[in-house]
Amino acid sequence: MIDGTAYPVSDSYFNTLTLTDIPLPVKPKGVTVSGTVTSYGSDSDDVTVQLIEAGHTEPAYEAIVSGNSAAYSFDTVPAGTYTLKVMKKGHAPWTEEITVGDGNVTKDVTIYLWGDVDLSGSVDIMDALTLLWYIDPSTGTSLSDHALSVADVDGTPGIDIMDALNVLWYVDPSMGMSKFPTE
Ligand SMILES: [Ca+2]
Repeated sequence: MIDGTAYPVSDSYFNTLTLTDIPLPVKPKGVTVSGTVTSYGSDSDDVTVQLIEAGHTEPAYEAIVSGNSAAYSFDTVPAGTYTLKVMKKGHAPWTEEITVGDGNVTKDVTIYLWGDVDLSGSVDIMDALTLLWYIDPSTGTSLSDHALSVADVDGTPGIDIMDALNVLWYVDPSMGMSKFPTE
């Protein structure tokens, strides 16, 4: 017991050994990784935030938060490289690599609705047009990584005319389409 009491130690170099306030080596506790996830659609659907350590598939950390502006926080994250993965119903999952070192990490993320190719926060005819322009090389339209992540809505690999058609059908109320094939 280390409580400041003097204990007699026989046959020792010291006649008496007093243990008090001795700093013990402590394993590093890691840092905090936190931020805010901005999303669209329902304000009450779960937002799942995961930290997946490099080389692993199962998340080392997971937080389920809610709200279209949802704060998350992971404590005592050891240094390393992680994939931050954010998921919410109706939204394309978003992943990005983060490096955790000695200091706390703040990482804000915005995720977008499937089909919201112009990243406006809603899916409408402009998204279908943007996709049509992107598919047509003569328009010189490029899409950001975020836009590309929400563009492949038809459930088959590649971004093509079927994705644009799916967005057109989705925004047409008469089609009665409540979600995209990829969801
Ligand atoms: Ca849009």
